[in-house]
Amino acid sequence: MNRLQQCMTAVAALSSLFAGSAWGAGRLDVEAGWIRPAPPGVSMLAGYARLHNGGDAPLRVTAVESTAFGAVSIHETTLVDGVSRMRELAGLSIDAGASATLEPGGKHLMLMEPAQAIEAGGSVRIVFVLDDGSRVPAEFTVADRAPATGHGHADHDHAGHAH
Ligand SMILES: [Cu+2]
Repeated sequence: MNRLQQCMTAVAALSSLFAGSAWGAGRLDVEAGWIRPAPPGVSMLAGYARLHNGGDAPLRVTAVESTAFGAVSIHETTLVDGVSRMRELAGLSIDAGASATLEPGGKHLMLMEPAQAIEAGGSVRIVFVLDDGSRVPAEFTVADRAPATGHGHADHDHAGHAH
């Protein structure tokens, strides 16, 4: 291959890179989502999950919504001088192929004003809104502890209907 051919090959590779879906896309998978059960009257709950970007570009979660709660936000718990503090995050960026874990003592979903009691064995649908406007629904199971990971994905599409 001479120099001109090398150059043409590089140009072809570059243009196919740009010709496709612009810059590629992130793809959010929400895995092992769970919420601790709460008796009626509890107004603030936390949700946990593993968020994985299976796409080929970074993604950013800009909002989280659920009809089961009056308000949902992304929080981070940090230890400041031995005192646990929570602060609200404006969003959550995840690189291509990377994951963000929402877990007790770290980042979590703050779920305010549940519309009804959140009972063990049930599930709650939570929707992640990305900066490109796409919406990714996920079922969070209500349980005392994180679901065992490793077995297949929960039914994302049909298990909803949380009222
Ligand atoms: Cu919080």
